[in-house]
Parts: sequence; C-alpha cells; structure tokens
Amino acid sequence: MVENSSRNAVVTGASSGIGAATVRALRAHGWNVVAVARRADRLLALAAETGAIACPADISKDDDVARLRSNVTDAFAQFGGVDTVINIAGGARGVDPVGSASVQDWEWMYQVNVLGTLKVIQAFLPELRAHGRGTVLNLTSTAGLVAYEGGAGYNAAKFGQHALNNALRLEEAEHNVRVIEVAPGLVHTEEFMLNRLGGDKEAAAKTYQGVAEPLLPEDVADVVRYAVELPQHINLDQIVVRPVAQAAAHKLIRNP
Ligand code: 8X3
Repeated sequence: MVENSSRNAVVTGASSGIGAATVRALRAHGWNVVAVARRADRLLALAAETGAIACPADISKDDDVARLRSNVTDAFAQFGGVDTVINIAGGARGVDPVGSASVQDWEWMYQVNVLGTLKVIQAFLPELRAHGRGTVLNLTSTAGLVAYEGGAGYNAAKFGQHALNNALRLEEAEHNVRVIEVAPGLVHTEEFMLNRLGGDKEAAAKTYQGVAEPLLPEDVADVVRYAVELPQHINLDQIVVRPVAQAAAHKLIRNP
C-alpha cells in the first residue's frame, strides 16, 4: 500500500482480460487497487500476484455493490479515500441480426454494460465528490460508436454506456470529477469472443485470424493507466484505440 497517496482505484471486471491487465498496470505504478469480479478464484490469484485487494462481487447485484462500497471505504480510509473508479466489467452475447436476436441476450448486455456501470458509479460518486479530485473511467467499445451487422444488442448497450459517460461528465464537472471513456476496437482477449459466441473456440479464434497484431489487453491497460495518471485537471473525454490493422469497424486487414 502507498501511504497518503491519492492513487486509490477500484477496478471492476478484474478476473481476466483488460480488467486484470489494468490491475497489473496500476499496481506496477504504485497504485492502491481494489480488484472486483465475480470469480473469486481468479481474483484471489491476481491479488496474490499483484498485491491488489480482492473483492469478489457481482456488480449487477445491489447487495454485492453495497458490500463492495463498504469494503472499499474501509480499505482506503487510511489512504485518503477512493479517488478513481474504473469500470471494465461488461461483455457481449450473440452476433444475431435484430430480426432473430435473443431478448435475453440483450437484457444481459444492458444489465452488465449499462446498469452495472451505473450501480458502481452511484455507489462511489459521493466519495469521489468528497475527495475533491475524482476520476471515473468507463471502458466502452468502438461498438458504442458505429453499429454493425449482428452487433445491435451489443451496440445498443455500448451506445447506452457512451451516453451515460457524456451526461455524467456534464453533471460532475462542478464537483471536479472527470469522466473518461476508453473505447477499444479489436482486442485479442482470452474470453470476450468466447463468451459472445457461446463457448465456440473455433469461431472465436476466427475473429483474430490473419490479423497481424490485434491489440492485447496490456495495450488497452496502458492507455487506461496513462489516462488516469494524467494530472487531474486534464480530461481525456474519449479515447478510441484500435490496432493499426483495423482502420475502421468495417476495415480490418487480414493476411491470407
Ligand atoms: C469489442 C469490439 O468490434 O467486437 O468491444 O464490437 S467489437
């Protein structure tokens, strides 16, 4: 732990991918971190590796979020309180067109991407305001900027999260809470496409096939770390980060 630092972060979605990489990146730079995810086993391993504090919680459940809030308050009390909330938890389910998409999948995506982010923000806003120099960073996606075929449910959720960011930035400026959005394109994570495609490993691998250098979770984590380490009066409103091979959502260079 770093005493009297004003580098006290909560990171959700920390059990794998960009969330876990963000915990590693922040810890490597001396941040105090509470790492949050549903899967306790993975979280505890990450905590043992990095020195982060593990708080297993499902951010879509009110009781879990209340417990998270009280754990974070206790953990950071002697270090000046939480000043940075990083919402990485989220995900996609399905690639079906609107006409045949599963309503359940859409509901799940709205729950985790929009309402989960909302609940975590609501839990910590009073402390961020009280701190006087707060940061909220929400991980969205380029899927929140441009819709694509088969993407509508995920697009709708990420567009929604993007709207939340924009409204929140306007509302919180007077409390000196900055609101940063990081919107990645193609990132080769262990689980994102696997979850989206119902565990179909072959189909998931095809997403990245022939792409010379898709982004890795560590690449996005570096961008997140950079954004939250900038002096607090600098607000990177929105950072769009893609691999060079993906010039746009519809233009991805694949080698044969
Ligand atoms: C992931 C980016 O292209 O699968 O958030 O929508 S994409």
